Amino acid sequence: MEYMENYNPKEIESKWQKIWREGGINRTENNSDKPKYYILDMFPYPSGTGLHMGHTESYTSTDILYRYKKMKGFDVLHPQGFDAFGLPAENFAIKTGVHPKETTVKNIANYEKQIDSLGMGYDWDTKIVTASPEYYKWTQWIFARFFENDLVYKKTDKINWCDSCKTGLANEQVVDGGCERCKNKVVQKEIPGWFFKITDFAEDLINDLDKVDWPEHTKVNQKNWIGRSEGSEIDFKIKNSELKIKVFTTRADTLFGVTYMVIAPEHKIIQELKSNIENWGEVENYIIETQKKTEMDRVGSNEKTGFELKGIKAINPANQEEIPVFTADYVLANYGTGAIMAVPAHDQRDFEFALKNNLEIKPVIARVNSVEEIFPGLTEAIIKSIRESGFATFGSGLLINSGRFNGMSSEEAKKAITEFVGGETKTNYRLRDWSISRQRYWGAPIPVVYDLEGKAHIVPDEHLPWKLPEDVDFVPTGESPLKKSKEFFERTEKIFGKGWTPEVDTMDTFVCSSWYYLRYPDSKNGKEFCSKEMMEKWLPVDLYIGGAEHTYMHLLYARFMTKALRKIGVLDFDEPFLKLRHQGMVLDKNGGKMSKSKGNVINPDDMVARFGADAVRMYMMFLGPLEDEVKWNEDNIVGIYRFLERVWKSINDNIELSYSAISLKKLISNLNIEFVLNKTIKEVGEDIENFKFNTAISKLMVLFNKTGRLPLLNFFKNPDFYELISRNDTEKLIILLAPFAPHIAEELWSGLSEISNDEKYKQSIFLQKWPEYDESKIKENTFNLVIQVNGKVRANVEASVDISQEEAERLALGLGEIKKWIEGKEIKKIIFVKGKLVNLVV
Ligand code: ANZ
Repeated sequence: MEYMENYNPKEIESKWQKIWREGGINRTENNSDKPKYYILDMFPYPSGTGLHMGHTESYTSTDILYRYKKMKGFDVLHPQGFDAFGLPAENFAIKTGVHPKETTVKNIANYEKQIDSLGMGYDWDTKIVTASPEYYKWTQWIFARFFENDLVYKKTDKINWCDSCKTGLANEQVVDGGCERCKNKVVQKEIPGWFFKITDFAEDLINDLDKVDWPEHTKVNQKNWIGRSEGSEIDFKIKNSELKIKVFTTRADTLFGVTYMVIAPEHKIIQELKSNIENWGEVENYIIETQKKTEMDRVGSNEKTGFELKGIKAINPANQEEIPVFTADYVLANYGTGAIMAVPAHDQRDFEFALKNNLEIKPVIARVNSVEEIFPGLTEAIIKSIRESGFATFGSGLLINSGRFNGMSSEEAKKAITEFVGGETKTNYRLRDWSISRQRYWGAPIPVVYDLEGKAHIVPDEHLPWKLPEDVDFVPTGESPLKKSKEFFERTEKIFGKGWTPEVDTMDTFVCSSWYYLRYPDSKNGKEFCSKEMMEKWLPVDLYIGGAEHTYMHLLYARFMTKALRKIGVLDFDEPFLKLRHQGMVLDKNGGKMSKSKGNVINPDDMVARFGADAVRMYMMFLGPLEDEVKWNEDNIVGIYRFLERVWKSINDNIELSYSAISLKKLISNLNIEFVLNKTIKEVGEDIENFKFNTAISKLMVLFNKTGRLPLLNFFKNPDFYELISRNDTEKLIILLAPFAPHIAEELWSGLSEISNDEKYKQSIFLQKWPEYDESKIKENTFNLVIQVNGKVRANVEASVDISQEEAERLALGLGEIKKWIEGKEIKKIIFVKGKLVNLVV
């Protein structure tokens, strides 16, 4: 093979990408003799704009790990696929009339091309596309198992609704209270839909986080999202009525401080009390107004609104006092019991509401903090009024004004007072069941049909995939587009009988992505979603890399899915992702977020076209530890490009003539190649395992900058030099580079066949073994000798640990970097600290 004079990534990269794809080098081995490693990326949504830099970052990191693990002797599964259902393709269809299927196919082809052009070693044979019937057949199969096992149910509940687009929206499609598409204010609408019983697993979803190696902040955030809360349920009688209001409280110890109650506007008891409510008109208006607000509006609002239910009084079960009853939207209908006992002296929201409505504030917990500490940001006047009321604290303390419980600690009193009033202890979770119905087209149809009485039946497995009809009109009307498919209704009647109708909602796309990792190991299996054998071999996932923004939805849903499938005996493990890491954000060079509107988005394609994939990959990883935010600065990628160019030259240049054998010998003995190489092998391996690709790359640079001065390849051509640096060491150098810059490494590797007939040079470098290092070569023999001039560090050299003072001095004085500091000057003194430094005083 003729070497190119200059480094030409374009040529090398496309050549190897073709060879890799055609030769199947990245195909999963499924070799039972090797330990397995399943490494997974969060699969992309194939949008029209293509891959972004965030993908480039996380996919490069998994690719490095994949290649490294493969060379370490693992059987690695490194798959990629497409999360292909979703609203953008449907919106595009609404605008242009192009069927989402077409857009999706086109976008996927583009993504694959882009991913390949970055030199990613995915096993494309295992590819999945969630919008394909072969895949969603199994999404529906899972729904069917949930249906049979009582893990999914239908109910009418409030959802986010955009009146302009006439569609329900997922929480993530509501941006600042508006529709992400048209910015119209999102309202709440009650419609029937299907729900997965994720709340059944709330406890395990919290506890099992202890079993996995995930970033601590992700675990904490997920726990908070699930929101476990221990408290009591206590009944309050309504005066002159048989009715009771049940409240959930985490502070039963404050029961004597309750001065009013609040019921959520949607609470059904308000309707039951309607005839006794004297100001029903304003209360009813308020209920209607509340319906327009999202939960976020309600929780986030500083303005506490609400009305008293005039004519209604409740009785505090602790002291039989009569208290007023309010309805206010700061109390949510779907948390706890939808009603609260208000303790304005010890709860900020109640406090604000009480101030506004002139309600009594009665402290029952002795002060332990200062007022300013409890309610930061209050005005002087309010602080004064709180002080005058003898007011206390948010936290726990000792009880006062609480009858026979006075003097008891809050913790004790919670239990004692709950018992005293006949309440019950209760654990609540913030987590709600997962609403999976969408009134959209581009999703997996919910495999349910309704009989003449409207009773739901699951579509039997033999009819799966329950195909998404294609004869639909995309213009939004407020009803699911599937409702307009003639074929869909005819199909249902033909199979199930006259008058039977299909469910016309589709599934949330998060359902499709909550189980996709289970499919890759056996993605072509038409009989099972994954065979037992493949499941045992590959699952669970060993390493998962993707954005932290998925903490609340995808990562939680995937864990639920695994637990639910385990419960019904389909899986035998309970956590899907043993180890999880997030990539940090890729920012522009000024630290700004990349966004279309700012016009600062960097397109990976442009970068690859200009610098080559190897340089893009290496620069991306060089920017910082994987989990940190990094700033992409185009001016600096050139440095990496030059480095690769030097590597290229070191192996290809014909510069042997410029060195004499003797000067080369000297050069090499100074390098102490054995030491540097062994140390680098050790540290690069450790850095890769710890996701510190940036430091791994710096170490490779140090290594190559040293050895790069040697015309390596020429050594082998010239037997005089064989002894200087072995072929074996040169191989190691190239292999170390391979996970980061696979194309150049593969090219250099194959170039070794020029000087040897060894068969291995005809194989891919990725079939070679990752080099072992010799610990003894690193530790005992050498250290980093610091050379100072007048106390300032001017050079570092590797020196033998038993270097004598004389030798160290000679070494220091002979260094090029030192000469310029001492030239023409008199050396007054030389200080030698054994094992550390030489200081030349001039
Ligand atoms: C009286 C009380 C006194 C409360 C006090 C707190 C402090 P977590 O920890 O989040 O579970 N609450 C109960 N149901 C509610 C609902 N549907 N909407 C809004 N607030 C509700 O919070 C539990 C506390 O939040 C409960 O304890 C209740 O207020 C309120 F010094 O009861 B507490």
